[in-house]
Amino acid sequence: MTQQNKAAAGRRPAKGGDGSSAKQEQLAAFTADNTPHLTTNQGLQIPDNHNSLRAGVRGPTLLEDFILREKITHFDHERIPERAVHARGSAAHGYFEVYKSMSQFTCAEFLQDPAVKTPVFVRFSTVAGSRGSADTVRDVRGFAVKFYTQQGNYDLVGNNIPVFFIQDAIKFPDLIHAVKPEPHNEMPQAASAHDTFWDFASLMPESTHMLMWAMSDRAIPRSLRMMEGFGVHTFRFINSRGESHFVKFHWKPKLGIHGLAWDEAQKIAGKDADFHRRDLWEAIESGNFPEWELGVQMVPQDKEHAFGFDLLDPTKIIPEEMVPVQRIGRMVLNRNPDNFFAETEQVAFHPGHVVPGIDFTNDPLLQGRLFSYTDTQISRLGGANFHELPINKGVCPFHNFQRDGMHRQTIARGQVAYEPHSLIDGKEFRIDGGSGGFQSFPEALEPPKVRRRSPSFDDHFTQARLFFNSQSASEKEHIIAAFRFELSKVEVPAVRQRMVDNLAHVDEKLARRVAEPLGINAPDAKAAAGRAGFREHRFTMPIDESRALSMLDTGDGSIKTRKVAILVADGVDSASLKPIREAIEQAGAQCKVVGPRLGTIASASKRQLDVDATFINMPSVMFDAVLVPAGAQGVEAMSRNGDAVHFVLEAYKHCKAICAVGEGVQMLATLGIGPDAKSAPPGVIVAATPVTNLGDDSAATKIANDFIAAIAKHRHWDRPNVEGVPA
Ligand code: HDD
Repeated sequence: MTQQNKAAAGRRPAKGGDGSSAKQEQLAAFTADNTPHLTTNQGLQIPDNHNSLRAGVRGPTLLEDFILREKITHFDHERIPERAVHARGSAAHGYFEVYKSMSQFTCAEFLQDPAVKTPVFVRFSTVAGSRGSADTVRDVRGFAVKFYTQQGNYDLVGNNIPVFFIQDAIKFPDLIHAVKPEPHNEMPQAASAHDTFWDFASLMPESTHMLMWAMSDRAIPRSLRMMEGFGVHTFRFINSRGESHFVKFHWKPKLGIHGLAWDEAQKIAGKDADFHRRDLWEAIESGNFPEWELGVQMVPQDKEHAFGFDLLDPTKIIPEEMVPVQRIGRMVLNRNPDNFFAETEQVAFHPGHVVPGIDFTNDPLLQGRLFSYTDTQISRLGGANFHELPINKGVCPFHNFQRDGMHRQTIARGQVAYEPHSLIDGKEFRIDGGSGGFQSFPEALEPPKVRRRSPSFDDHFTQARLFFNSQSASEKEHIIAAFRFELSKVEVPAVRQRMVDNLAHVDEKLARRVAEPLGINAPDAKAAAGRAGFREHRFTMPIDESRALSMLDTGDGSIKTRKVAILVADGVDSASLKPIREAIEQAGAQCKVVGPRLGTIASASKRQLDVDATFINMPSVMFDAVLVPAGAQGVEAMSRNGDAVHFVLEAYKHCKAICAVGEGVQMLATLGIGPDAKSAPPGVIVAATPVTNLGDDSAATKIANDFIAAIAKHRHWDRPNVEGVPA
């Protein structure tokens, strides 16, 4: 590891969470002599930060008050334009390390030495919503990684979905205008369920594959820590001999890929709009550092046309069964930003920030992006010097003759600001066609110049079908339900019809099921086939299903950082909770005692139990699982409390793991969600007799282990009749 890398990787150690050093730093920043005082931006000590300068104690404020004016002026300019897309984001610092040298494929220095930790800054985002919108809306998530390498910054600006809605960047403004709130009334915020989006999507059959992903639970992630990331486009690796491999990038989350229930996602949007942001922040503060492995699919240059579909088409994946994903390194996020604005808001990503050894392809979506991102940063960050902001600054030396501009920070010295030159030390200096540094792959181009799409981009349905076929039964149901919900919000019937006509080309049954409750005709595949943008070209895939496209059974099977609510009320049997709580905490889950009020409640044995949260301020949608205790009096109190009853029913409806002991089992039975004579519903663990001791009591150990296994499954989507649950 080089000295510079070490310094950068350890710029600040992950902090334990009390933030006290940050507080001291903050104080020291404005008190040179350790007496607390404030200064103006010029360093002048401010005598009074509560009163403006007036003509008499009850008189008018004087224009002369430069201290007031400086403060208010600065405040007036606090906001910068939010990102046109991906405005709402959350970010973290961390590092990346490669497992073994990738020199056979790429000369990128950060992919050579397993001993090197390359610092990274990662920003996750939603796409459509404004900066203040809710985290859990149905949307694509941005997954942008900035690697601070010794060869310059490398940005992998991807999403949590491996394909895109459109094939050519010229359609991006149209796509975004269609999905953003409608221009006449600025509604709806952060939602795709409205007419303009589906009007556009239904007229652009190339969006069909991406729509399938966007209607899946991938678009309502349980946590930013539990989603995959993808570079989307096909890029190139170039090795030191100048040889090219096509490459697709993947981020594989250690915790697996998990989604929320749609009803839950909508409720969380109101109950805690910062749900994902908070989850990421708290995980890092508590030392549960999120981790992903970097995977690559590599295709030799001469196999470019071996697939039937076009590698340059961003609406296509390379199924993992056709080209396996090789896991080449891992990324750990271990430090929260110090300042949201300075880091998360001002970070400037750009797919064109590459390093030697990584190059572009002619994907027409990528080519357009290469222009857009610099342009947007200039407007958003107020000029051409955004690279000088601390969060955007490279960790390697940089030097050129670009000068001046708004907010310039570098003080460039000397007479010479041009090249070639000879005035620095009398020697002639010229940079001209050297062999070092970044080299573009010398790809032969095919004339003529045309404004036309390659016919190899024409099949819009085969991979959409592959995606649908690869889903489990419950995932398929969620996709159908999502299409139904979204299209039910579309007021123009013709748009709904057009969309299901398109879907008939993916799967007849899917289209029929989606159409059923929408008050339109049965899907008509032929009607879709005649429309503009629709082409009949079909390629065959050698596989009908790809296991990697399903979210089922992913992750390391642990319950680390899973949130469990322990429900209490006066009179619960606290001894019945203890062994199970101990076991699940030991396994890494985080428990909160949730009761009717804050403070304490008295258990059946008159012990005082601290309550962390109430049924109302932390409702069931904030948790992954629920533990219902024993204790006749306590359970009766909960059964009479509508919020407690709702808590349990809602957790059941959202298919979460529920464990009940003693009288708690009776509560489930009364609510109609308990076990019958033969078995308990999936994910419901019951012990009719309270268990009090883990170590030597095998019954307690079994209950705890069953509960842990049920939480580890994430959700029990196969739970029957959840639609009938009133929550
Ligand atoms: Fe983009 C931001 C990802 C297509 C134009 N994009 C942005 C961000 C991500 C992506 C993750 C947020 C970065 C951050 O956190 O600051 N964008 C993608 C992916 C695409 C894609 C995966 C397709 C494969 N984007 C795309 C196209 C264009 C843009 C085709 C324009 C031609 N994207 C932008 C932008 C943004 C942006 C307007 C807004 C803020 C920013 O760049 O910095 O330039």
